[in-house]
Amino acid sequence: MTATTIESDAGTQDVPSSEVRRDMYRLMVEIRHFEKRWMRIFNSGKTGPGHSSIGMEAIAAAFGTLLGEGDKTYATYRGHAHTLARGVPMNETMAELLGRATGLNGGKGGSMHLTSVDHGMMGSYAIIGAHLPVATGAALASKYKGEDTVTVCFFGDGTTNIGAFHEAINLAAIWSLPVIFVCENNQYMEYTPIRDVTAVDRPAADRAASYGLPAIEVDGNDPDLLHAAASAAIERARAGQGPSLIEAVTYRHLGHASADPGKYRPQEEIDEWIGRDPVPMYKARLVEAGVPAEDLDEMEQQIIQRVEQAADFALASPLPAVDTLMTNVWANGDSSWRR
Ligand SMILES: Cc1ncc(C[n+]2csc(CCOP(=O)(O)OP(=O)(O)O)c2C)c(N)n1
Repeated sequence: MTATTIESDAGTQDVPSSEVRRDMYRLMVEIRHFEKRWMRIFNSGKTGPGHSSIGMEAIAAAFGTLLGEGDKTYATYRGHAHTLARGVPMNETMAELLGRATGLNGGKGGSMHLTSVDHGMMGSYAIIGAHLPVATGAALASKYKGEDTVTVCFFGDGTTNIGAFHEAINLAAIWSLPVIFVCENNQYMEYTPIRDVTAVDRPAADRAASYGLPAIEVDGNDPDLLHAAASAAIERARAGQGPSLIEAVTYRHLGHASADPGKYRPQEEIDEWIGRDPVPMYKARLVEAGVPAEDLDEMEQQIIQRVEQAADFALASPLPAVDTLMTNVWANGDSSWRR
């Protein structure tokens, strides 16, 4: 099977509408400032560590503009971006990152377990690969019930070396399930370069043929190309044509988690990728397309204010009370939570 590389030439692709492009930029800026503010809180010692996706925002933004009510998102511990991209309010998300009672999950999930079923954010998962079979199960349920919904499952490049990755994609392929597997290839699994521990160059795309799927590699820093790849995969899923596996090649600007300076990476490599920062790159593209820079600056200022409000809200919120320790931990035995 031949590989499909979605070329980094936005000019030859179907460019999304100006509203969608603006929306993608807004989401990227929201995620960027949200994470930067949260890192400042971490550095001040007021919260524990977590996993930033600064540099990788374009992926969440592209899918965020396409997914609708009923669609489901599964993410990893690096899932703040996907939570915001599904429209989960910033206040509750920031409060959850800080482990506060007002947080999305009462402060008991923390930054690695963000969940809002109402928004289709079906959780972020800290056990590598664990959520791929769960997402496959959600897609099986959608198909069984005849729903027109799509499940999108994000994971890292290192996860492609876990058995659950292969088992989940194989089942999704043979059952032709409406699920999209998105490998956010930031090129490192914790402190290890993916190339040192993987037999193929492209950890997801090169394995797609094993499951009868086309190899799809896309520039993970280019929102327009990601939007095109995501639209095609969503269309395929909704048309009953089965799963897709997309490899989005990107880079995390920071270390694996907030306490990691990421010094094991060559400085030239870091500089090169920071030079391809998706946020300013996309801003420049929108300005070139005729969007006034002042409009985008004003949007950014408003976002900064909203992020500040979210930080104030979270910092002023109490920690969960001790007597809530065992609440919302177990399903209560009936099946109401399934519906
Ligand atoms: C089953 C399992 N094994 C090991 C770990 C420890 N661990 C945490 S993050 C990580 C690396 C994951 O890399 P990747 O899938 O590329 O995701 P990224 O952090 O790059 O987003 C590992 C091995 C884990 N959480 N779960």
